[in-house]
Amino acid sequence: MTATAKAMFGAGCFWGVEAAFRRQVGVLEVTSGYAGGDVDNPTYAQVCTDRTGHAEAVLVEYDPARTGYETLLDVFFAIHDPTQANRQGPDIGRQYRSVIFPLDADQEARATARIAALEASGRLVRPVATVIEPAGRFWPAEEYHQRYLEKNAGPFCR
Ligand code: MHO
Repeated sequence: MTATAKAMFGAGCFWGVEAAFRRQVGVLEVTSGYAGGDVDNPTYAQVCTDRTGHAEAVLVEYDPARTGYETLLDVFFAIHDPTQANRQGPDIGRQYRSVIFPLDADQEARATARIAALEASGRLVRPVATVIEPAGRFWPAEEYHQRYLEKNAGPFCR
């Protein structure tokens, strides 16, 4: 029985990001929340003002025997547009920034290498806007934001 591993990302509105990671083999739990800001215990309303510094983020818990950080990076880059700075589609503001929060030195090295590889690939029409930030504390979002797309049918972002 291996220990659970964790990863943290921000890729725009967390509703769709959470749902996308939940679909992955080996992902055990995903929590929507706020990271990278400087207010304790922020509320959704506060984060929406773009004044707390937080990004909408997800904390992914996974079984390292069944998936890996590189695969999670694949998912991260596939589910959003990493060339959009401080917005994602219709959602505008720093809270929607494309951000990787490495949880250890190995994750940081892999994230850094991945961004460099993406830049070098020539596959993107604009520079990568994804930033790497110290994880700091992850604040789970309000309960109604967890599994939001499962609880709410409708034409929401992904
Ligand atoms: N487009 C959505 C984003 C919600 S997400 C949790 C809205 O404006 O409500 O930020």
